[in-house]
Amino acid sequence: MHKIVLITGATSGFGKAIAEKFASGNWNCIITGRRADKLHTFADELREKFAVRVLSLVFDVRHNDEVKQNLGNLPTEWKDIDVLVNNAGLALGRDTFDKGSIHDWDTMIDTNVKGLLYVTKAVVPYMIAKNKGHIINIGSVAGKEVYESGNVYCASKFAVDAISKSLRIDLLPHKIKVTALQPGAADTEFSLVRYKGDSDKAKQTYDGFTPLYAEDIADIAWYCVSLPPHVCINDLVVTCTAQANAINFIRSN
Ligand code: NDP
Ligand code: 8X3
Repeated sequence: MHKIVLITGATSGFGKAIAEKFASGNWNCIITGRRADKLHTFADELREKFAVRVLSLVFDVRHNDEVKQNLGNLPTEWKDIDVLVNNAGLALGRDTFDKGSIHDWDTMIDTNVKGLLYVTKAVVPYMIAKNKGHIINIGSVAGKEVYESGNVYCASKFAVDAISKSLRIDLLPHKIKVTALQPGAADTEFSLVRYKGDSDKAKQTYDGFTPLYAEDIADIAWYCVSLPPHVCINDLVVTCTAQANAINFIRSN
């Protein structure tokens, strides 16, 4: 029988690569995002390429009514979720605190923290019902150490780290694994979003070193899920070899 993975934010970057990886392993996929065209086109590609079943749900994780409407009462054949990947998220701006935009702060906190909570709250009952499941929360090295002008983005990822630890305790009686997967710099649409469409600035982020790629994170998520039932990776920090932590990089130019 096919297993089921639910991945938020599957229209680009990590989420898209994770969906491809699981589909290639014969898993049926529930994929979500706001950009409907991209999401549905990607769903068709997965169906065609891997002959798996795909449910594509367009909603904004910031709105709990939309989350509940889409995930609260899934069709019976989709309720048996084995793995939830809480991936949807973003950074907006790279400003010192005094120059930061309250609108950007609200968006990051609403997406990275509250959105993750809403989705998890909607999905956990399916896992509790079968006393089994695995939640992978995509945190960040920014949730381990703060860096200059990272302020609210870092805070949102520290929250993901704390929520992951706390979920692991509270879900222990239900045999639900919780993994915090915490990547360093990775070349996705992340910087384009952070710098609000400034592609030069986005590109500069990865100048002079080889960053992580989305496929690296997909391989790691797959590994975490492939371990035997008695083994759980709780906290996994991964960077490219040019990065030691959220602050220290070696750039060759
Ligand atoms: P991308 O920008 O490529 O992907 C982000 C995904 O999140 C998109 O699919 C986007 O879909 C979705 N998303 C964003 N906001 C919302 C929302 N309000 N509701 C629903 N979906 C949303 O970036 P990454 O793949 O890099 O980012 C994925 C996660 O990884 C994020 O949580 C990010 O913080 C984290 N991360 C990224 C790192 C990096 O360097 N790239 C390093 C460490 C962590 P859509 O726009 O269609 O809604
Ligand atoms: C994304 C990585 O270093 O830009 O979480 O914060 S970083």
